[in-house]
Amino acid sequence: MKLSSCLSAVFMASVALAETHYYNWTAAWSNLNLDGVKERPVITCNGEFPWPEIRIKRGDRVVIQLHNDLGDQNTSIHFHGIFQHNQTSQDGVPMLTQCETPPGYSYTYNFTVEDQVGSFWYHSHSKGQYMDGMRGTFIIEDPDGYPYDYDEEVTLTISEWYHELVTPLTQSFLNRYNPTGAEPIPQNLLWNNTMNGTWTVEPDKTYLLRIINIGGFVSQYLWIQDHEFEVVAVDGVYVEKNVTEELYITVAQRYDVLIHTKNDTSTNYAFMQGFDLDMLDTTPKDLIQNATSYMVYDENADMPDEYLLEDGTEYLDDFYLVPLTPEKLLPEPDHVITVDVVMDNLGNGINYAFFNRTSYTAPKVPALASVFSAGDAADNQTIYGSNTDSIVLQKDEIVEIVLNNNDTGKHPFHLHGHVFQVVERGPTYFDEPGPVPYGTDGSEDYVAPDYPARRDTLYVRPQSYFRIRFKADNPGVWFFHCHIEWHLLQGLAIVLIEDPKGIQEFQTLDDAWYENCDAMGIQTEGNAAGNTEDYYDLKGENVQEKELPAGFTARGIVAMVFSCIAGVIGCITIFFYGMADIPNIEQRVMDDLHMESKDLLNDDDEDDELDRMDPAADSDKVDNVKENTSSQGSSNDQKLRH
Ligand SMILES: *[C@@H]1O[C@H](CO)[C@@H](O)[C@H](O)[C@H]1NC(C)=O
Ligand SMILES: *[C@@H]1O[C@H](CO)[C@@H](O)[C@H](O)[C@H]1NC(C)=O
Ligand SMILES: *[C@@H]1O[C@H](CO)[C@@H](O)[C@H](O)[C@H]1NC(C)=O
Ligand SMILES: *[C@@H]1O[C@H](CO)[C@@H](O)[C@H](O)[C@H]1NC(C)=O
Ligand SMILES: *[C@@H]1O[C@H](CO)[C@@H](O)[C@H](O)[C@H]1NC(C)=O
Ligand SMILES: *[C@@H]1O[C@H](CO)[C@@H](O)[C@H](O)[C@H]1NC(C)=O
Ligand SMILES: *[C@@H]1O[C@H](CO)[C@@H](O)[C@H](O)[C@H]1NC(C)=O
Ligand SMILES: *[C@@H]1O[C@H](CO)[C@@H](O)[C@H](O)[C@H]1NC(C)=O
Ligand SMILES: *[C@@H]1O[C@H](CO)[C@@H](O)[C@H](O)[C@H]1NC(C)=O
Ligand SMILES: *[C@@H]1O[C@H](CO)[C@@H](O)[C@H](O)[C@H]1NC(C)=O
Ligand SMILES: *[C@@H]1O[C@H](CO)[C@@H](O)[C@H](O)[C@H]1NC(C)=O
Ligand SMILES: *[C@@H]1O[C@H](CO)[C@@H](O)[C@H](O)[C@H]1NC(C)=O
Ligand SMILES: [Cu+2]
Repeated sequence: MKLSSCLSAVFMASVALAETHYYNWTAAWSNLNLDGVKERPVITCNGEFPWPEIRIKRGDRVVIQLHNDLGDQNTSIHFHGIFQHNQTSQDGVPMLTQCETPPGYSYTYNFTVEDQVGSFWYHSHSKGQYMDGMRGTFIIEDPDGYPYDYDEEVTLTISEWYHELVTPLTQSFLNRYNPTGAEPIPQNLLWNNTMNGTWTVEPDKTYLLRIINIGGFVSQYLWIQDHEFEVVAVDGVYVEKNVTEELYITVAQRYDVLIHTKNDTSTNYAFMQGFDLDMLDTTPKDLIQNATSYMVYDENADMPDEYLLEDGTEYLDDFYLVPLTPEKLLPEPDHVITVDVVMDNLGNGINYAFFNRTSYTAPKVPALASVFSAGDAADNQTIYGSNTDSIVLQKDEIVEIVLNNNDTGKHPFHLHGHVFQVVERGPTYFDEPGPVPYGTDGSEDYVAPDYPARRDTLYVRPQSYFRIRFKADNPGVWFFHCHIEWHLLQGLAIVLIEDPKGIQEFQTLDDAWYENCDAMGIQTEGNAAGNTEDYYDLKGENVQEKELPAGFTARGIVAMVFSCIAGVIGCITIFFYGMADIPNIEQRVMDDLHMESKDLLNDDDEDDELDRMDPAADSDKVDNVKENTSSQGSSNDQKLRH
């Protein structure tokens, strides 16, 4: 047999084995009580909840017909962690890789998963919508078998849960009466979409638990009374076993762990989840900080009380995880992208998030449509807009992202289309007076690991930095953003336009893709401003709010908030619903804005500033505001755990 026919026989065999998995989904609202405390509308799939697990083998095709029956919201689905090689149009990001699907319409996702295995998930990528329930797990089985032995496998999701819907929460979050950008405080932590959950186990068995944080905000600590986790994979990358008592899992991260059960079945054990309280602005008195679920050996035996870890217990630091298939540290980068994370107010008084001074603002034409319609100009990042933070990457170049966190909170960053190497992650600089950017903390002697950890979602510590590297070998339009949905809504994102010519050459957009945009009335040609004549003319593009006028100070914002509390009718509700509960609220806001009380007290022209900022400042109506006032991670009741 000739070599070529031999090869094609092998190819045929593998094609014959690949399956196509069809799903026909309708997203709609139902009233459900997930935590057993409050019923509220939740986004269901074909009337059911939770959303089904997608379970396929590597090499299989997934076809999902998604019908939007939400009535009042546009929608989309992103498949978190899936590379989407040569099919970036299936990545599900509104205004980058597709148009949203409006109510009453359907859209079909259709993609293959060629070279990935492990624990993933999918979720709406529209406006924080997945926090209302539109999310599910996505498991890709390895045709070669899992590299570690186990007897049984179980998926476990964790997330925070709000009693209010994302839309009203967003209205009060992105609001001038929340000038410090305090995120809404969740009411509970869910364990597999419920509270006080039970996991019935058999003795002397090894379980593979696929833990997936499908939340939109808080990181969680996880531990089980008298049991250990053996970590064997993170974010779809197998690792050498690492045993730990405690895990720390940010939203969007996945940990596969092995748990060996005891021989003795007389006792049940507490399966604990803890809020990362550093991420909450205030800790409401009635918040259950550590939620208890149960690992059940004997249903007739008593359920345990909550089980707390000793102070000083350390969670596993994912930086040190060693991939089972090691990949050498990539060479020195061809392209370094340095960005500073900043949270700040713009001229409308609202608190936004920035990379440098840009708060991501979606283009008028999906970036992928710009790639296809721009011809040679697709290589020039100018055409993707001045306010989208789009960066063109050359085919196969080594890219390093140096991310400096000028904020006092932690942020989990996610890169679409890749896993990256974790080259360096700086320590917490919480007690420093200001941020400590990469290269300024005297760590010149730092030696990167020879075989770095790889994952798709990585947190940066307060006022610190990280460095990640990847090879630009996946032509596509890829979002890089904070996975805290509140921060994404504030604009904490950049866009990587990877090898645009390669996209043009090897990828296409099908009719359904264009019809989806037609249904939304969105243009599918032109630059970010929708200009099809001159791709370098961005007149009319979407841009962020104007900066605060020069000379306007933070105290002006505070003054505005308090002048509002003092009198204007629409604001009185704020006082009663939220701020009234907070002791020393003025002091806390001032601390947060690095102000001294004299700044506020001596300020006699505050109304002028107010007027300059926005003549209509007092006319807005606000329905409710969260019970918190300082920005993430900067409250006084910190609990530092590392
Ligand atoms: C998908 O479900 C909808 C609503 O249940 C139905 O009308 C439609 O025919 C189904 N499509 C397919 C391809 O089965
Ligand atoms: C879980 O326990 C809490 C506290 O006892 C209770 O309020 C809640 O209803 C329970 N939830 C579920 C889903 O059982
Ligand atoms: C859905 O998209 C349409 C068209 O772009 C837009 O007018 C509308 O505001 C969007 N709806 C929501 C709830 O964002
Ligand atoms: C999915 O894509 C494949 C490959 O392009 C195509 O053959 C198939 O018809 C598509 N399926 C649907 C339902 O669109
Ligand atoms: C979590 O829920 C899924 C179904 O939604 C179930 O298959 C799985 O076994 C549950 N996990 C645990 C640990 O109970
Ligand atoms: C549990 O029981 C099995 C056989 O039933 C035995 O091989 C094993 O050593 C026991 N493990 C422990 C920790 O006692
Ligand atoms: C939650 O658990 C942590 C770790 O065990 C402990 O430090 C903290 O005090 C607990 N919180 C409460 C309210 O019990
Ligand atoms: C396990 O993790 C610890 C830090 O949490 C690290 O020091 C150690 O090198 C890791 N070992 C392996 C084999 O991953
Ligand atoms: C962001 O600002 C830094 C200086 O603070 C600069 O070095 C860097 O190039 C800027 N990044 C981008 C993407 O413009
Ligand atoms: C971030 O902080 C560093 C150190 O204080 C400062 O040099 C830099 O300008 C800040 N970046 C932005 C965009 O404000
Ligand atoms: C991109 O286009 C702008 C505007 O025409 C031009 O100034 C710039 O030099 C171009 N950049 C590259 C890399 O060609
Ligand atoms: C994309 O398709 C082209 C042409 O078939 C192929 O050469 C290339 O390797 C593919 N790229 C990826 C990342 O799979
Ligand atoms: Cu963030």
